[in-house]
Amino acid sequence: MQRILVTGGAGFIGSNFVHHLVAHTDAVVSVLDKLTYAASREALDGLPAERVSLVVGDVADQPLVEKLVGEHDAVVHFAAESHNDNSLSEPGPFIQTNIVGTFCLLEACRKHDTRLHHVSTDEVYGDLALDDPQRFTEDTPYNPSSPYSAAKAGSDHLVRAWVRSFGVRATISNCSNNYGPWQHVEKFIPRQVTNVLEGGRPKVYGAGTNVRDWIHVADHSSAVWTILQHGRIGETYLIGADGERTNLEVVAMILAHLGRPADDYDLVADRAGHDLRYAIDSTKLRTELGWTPSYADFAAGLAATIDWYAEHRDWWAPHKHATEAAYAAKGQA
Ligand code: NAD
Ligand code: TDX
Repeated sequence: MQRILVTGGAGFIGSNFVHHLVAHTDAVVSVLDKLTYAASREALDGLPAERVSLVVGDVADQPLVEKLVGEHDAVVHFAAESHNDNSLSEPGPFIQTNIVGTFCLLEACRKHDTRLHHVSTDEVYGDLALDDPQRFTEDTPYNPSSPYSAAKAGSDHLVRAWVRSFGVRATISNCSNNYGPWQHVEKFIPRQVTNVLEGGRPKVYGAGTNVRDWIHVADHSSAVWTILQHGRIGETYLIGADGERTNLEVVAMILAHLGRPADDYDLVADRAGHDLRYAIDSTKLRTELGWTPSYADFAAGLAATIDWYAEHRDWWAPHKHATEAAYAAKGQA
């Protein structure tokens, strides 16, 4: 039995990971989460109280983090400000949580010699040309574009430094774009799905030719657990499921699934510094640790996700108006 501390465990991916731990392991889990606008207590509903507890707190609260880390065998670090658009309008919280928060966690893991897995993003590598035959690998140089991705890159560098300088027992994963249940309506797929469910139209930045490499959140969870168990200390593993699609292709799939005409979307103002394409080569994770994704069919995973949003209107509807108002203020609605 392991005691695992999951930071950001009330967010989209963190909550999915907690469900994964309860379903597939005998771990006892503590969630440390500040419960920002992005968090969702409902995503943790129904989990057994003897297996999962929630501590409401800040990952940058050093005394709290030191105490919690000392009570656990391992930490999986999801807590972050996660939305690129927000980082362009207000970068401060991204520096505080993503960089200072990771620093606090590293100091606590150093003090208690606690195993750490740091969850990061493929965005630290910048972007690829649309016609580039290369994909990102663990050897791709860091080249982040936005305050979000720069702050995540900074947190990765801190983890690497604490491994090398202090012997902290950490691994890092950099994953591509996640989709699935419980993702906030500010993000691309939930925003477009809920726009259509409310009778509106998808809002696509620029020309819609940007490419993202989609992975189901459940596959991200299984990969993180695999790395926590079997990953080599100090190593980085890229996580991806060969899911490259243009944004317009994803919108076309959403419109088709919901019975709307293929041209029933709007092109809106582009994101500043908008990364063109992400693409992950996850050969290292697959060959070294034997991981494979179970959602091989993006169309099927997306269809199930759209149906989930149609069935969970009570969860997302309270956040929809404010989210769209913020986009409207930026000319992106
Ligand atoms: P999210 O925004 O849905 O959830 C983040 C969670 O962290 C929320 O519950 C929030 O309350 C919590 N949090 C924020 N600041 C905190 C603080 N100071 N202290 C404690 N908790 C705090 O994000 P997500 O999409 O689930 O992403 C989780 C992690 O995965 C992030 O580190 C992100 O960089 C990484 N990631 C995300 C994706 C993606 O496609 N969403 C892809 C690759 C990596
Ligand atoms: O309304 C929109 N219209 C649109 O065209 C929104 C919200 C987004 N987009 C585009 C921008 C991107 O090309 O869709 C693509 C995906 O956008 P986001 O959902 O904001 O994701 P992205 O910026 O790619 O970052 C995501 O993947 C990597 C997560 O939010 C990050 O946390 C993760 O690190």
